Amino acid sequence: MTLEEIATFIVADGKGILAADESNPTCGKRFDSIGVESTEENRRDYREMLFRSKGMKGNIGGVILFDETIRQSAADGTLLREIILKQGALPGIKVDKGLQPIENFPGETVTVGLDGLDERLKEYAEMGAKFTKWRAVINIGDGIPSDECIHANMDSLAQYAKCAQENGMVPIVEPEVLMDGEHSIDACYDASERSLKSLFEHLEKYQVNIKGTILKPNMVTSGSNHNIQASINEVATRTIDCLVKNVPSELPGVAFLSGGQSDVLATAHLDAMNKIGGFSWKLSFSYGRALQAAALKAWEGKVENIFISQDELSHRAEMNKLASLGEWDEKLEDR
Ligand code: 5MM
Repeated sequence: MTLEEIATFIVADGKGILAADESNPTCGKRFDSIGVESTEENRRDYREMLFRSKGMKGNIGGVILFDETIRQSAADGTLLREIILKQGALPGIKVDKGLQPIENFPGETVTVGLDGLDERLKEYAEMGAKFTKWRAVINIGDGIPSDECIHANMDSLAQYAKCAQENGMVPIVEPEVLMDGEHSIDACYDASERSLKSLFEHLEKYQVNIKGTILKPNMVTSGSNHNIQASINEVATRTIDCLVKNVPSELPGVAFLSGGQSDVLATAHLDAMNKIGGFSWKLSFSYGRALQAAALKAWEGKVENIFISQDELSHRAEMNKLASLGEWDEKLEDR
């Protein structure tokens, strides 16, 4: 498959991405919430359960994996990445190495991982990964984000994207403006716009093929501690406006992160945007928490809960596919 074919496939017909690339510390936090120990075997069992869910088929076009998971086999010996392929989805891999504080810029971080990236990408390509992901984090606060922080993060994102394409894999570029804080929706719009502008300038500078790239942005929302939360319609219109002004039309897909929104709200926002329309790219999802929260809660680490847990994931995957087509309705949530 060419880069353009991979990117188009992942977001075709309302399909989206399951982000299951939690690093071990993050997975530990998720498991803590249900009282399950984060061992290699438990992480494997949990992910195997998700990937075998019926609702993967037709609703999920790609799964982002963590290094441990792309190498793991299911209890019956089948590679987890083979299970993903059998479900009609492509395996992808998170390749950044996390966040590092920026010296003299309190409260700001830069994502690292360019060292040795080419060798790591070669190994992942051999294992069958078809796409990759790199996440940059932008904080909003007093006087931040700084231009320096945005520049450093977007430069690394673009260098990573070029390297991924040179190794035959689609880069998912994720400039996440965090929801955390008391800021207004205007502040989120501003930080998102500055990040996107800078990102696409850097992608052009490194001659990244935009048609073989997927953007994973935040939605434009109020800060999670802001006193008034913007309505669904406002989030939808401000997000579309910000993307239309700053994202080239030849990009095949925009797949949002959920960023801490509740699962139904993340679906409602996506649906509202697709009902409004007026953009050229597929507008889809690449949710972690908003796809997994209900499944994780239902599972509790118990074998007898596997089917209800899989039903929860299947339901959310189906709801988000409908939202990507602008065909979701709140009534569909009553089961
Ligand atoms: C699934 O979480 C991903 C990895 O996080 P860590 O490296 O901190 O473990 C994360 O990058 C995720 O893919 C995105 O943030 C989207 O997830 P949400 O939950 O915001 O949709």
